[in-house]
Amino acid sequence: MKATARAHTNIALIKYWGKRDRSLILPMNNSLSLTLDGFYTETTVEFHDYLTADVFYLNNDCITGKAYQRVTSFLDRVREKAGRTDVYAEVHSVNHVPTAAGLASSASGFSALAAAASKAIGMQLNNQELSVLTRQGSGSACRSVYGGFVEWEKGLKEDGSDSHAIPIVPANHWDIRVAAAVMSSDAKKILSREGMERTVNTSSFYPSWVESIPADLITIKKGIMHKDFEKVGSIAEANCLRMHATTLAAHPPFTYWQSTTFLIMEAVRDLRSSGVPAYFTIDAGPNVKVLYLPEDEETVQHKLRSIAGVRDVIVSKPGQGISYV
Ligand code: 2P0
Repeated sequence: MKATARAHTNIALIKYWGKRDRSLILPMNNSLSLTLDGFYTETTVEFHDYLTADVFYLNNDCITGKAYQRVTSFLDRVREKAGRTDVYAEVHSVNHVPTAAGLASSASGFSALAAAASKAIGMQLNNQELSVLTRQGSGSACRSVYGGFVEWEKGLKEDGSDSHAIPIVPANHWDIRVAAAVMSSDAKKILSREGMERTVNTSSFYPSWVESIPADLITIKKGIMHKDFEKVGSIAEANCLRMHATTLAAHPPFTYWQSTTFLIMEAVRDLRSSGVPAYFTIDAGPNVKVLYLPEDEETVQHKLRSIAGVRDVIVSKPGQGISYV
């Protein structure tokens, strides 16, 4: 009863922002992401008869508290689904996601955990079923089941059985780059869960966010199919700005941006003015990810590294979905 899985993280180009069901993690809107090859989590799950509780090691540290609770609650779902509520697991997870990059390790983490745990306990799930299960650990993680460009369909059913990711095009469809500009930051974080909830409940801009999604999706999917970089980049950037606008209209208002965030956004706009197609996107944190084409690697790297406050630039290519090791 042992399995090891590897999952990559993903960056949302059309953001998941808001839940309609907190317990099942059902989103208000469809989202669309690109799985990234540079950042992944490898997780081994082994179920033992003799354990009386789950144990969870992350990068060789034994984890307790909130992070442990999230893992063990997720394993409860796996046990229930498999009809094996009598077994507990030893979980070893190694994150190859630099935490400082502000790329969600929860996406690769829950995706690898779901794949390894479901296999170790003896379930044979197809990718769609795996995506439904993964979603219940962390929403964005359901997209990491697949490689390349991926859409998470919000679904319509109350039980969440139709809320899962679907692959749009595989990683080898289009060679683009995503650079994570890493900044030094010790600002207090508003977790994405809290931020989403406050926004849904209080932001007067939230309804127009939800209304704007279908049109963005149609345009960006056309752009992806035709490898129209400017279309894809400009929609992603506008979608990101609209998501962040909702936080400014929340009560109390908040923002994930810091001064360096603005400097990077300006640098990306400068790149475009000088003829280099580059676009930014930002998640629930201050770090900025920049989309660009391989031929502009040097120019983009140089520009990003010259910004005061940027400590490192980590580049990724389109990556693969779940694999078993
Ligand atoms: C996304 N984010 O689409 C959006 C954009 C942050 C901004 O998904 O509560 O860790 O576990 O479902 O997936 C981050 O939220 O939240 C996120 P839960 P998750 O990538």
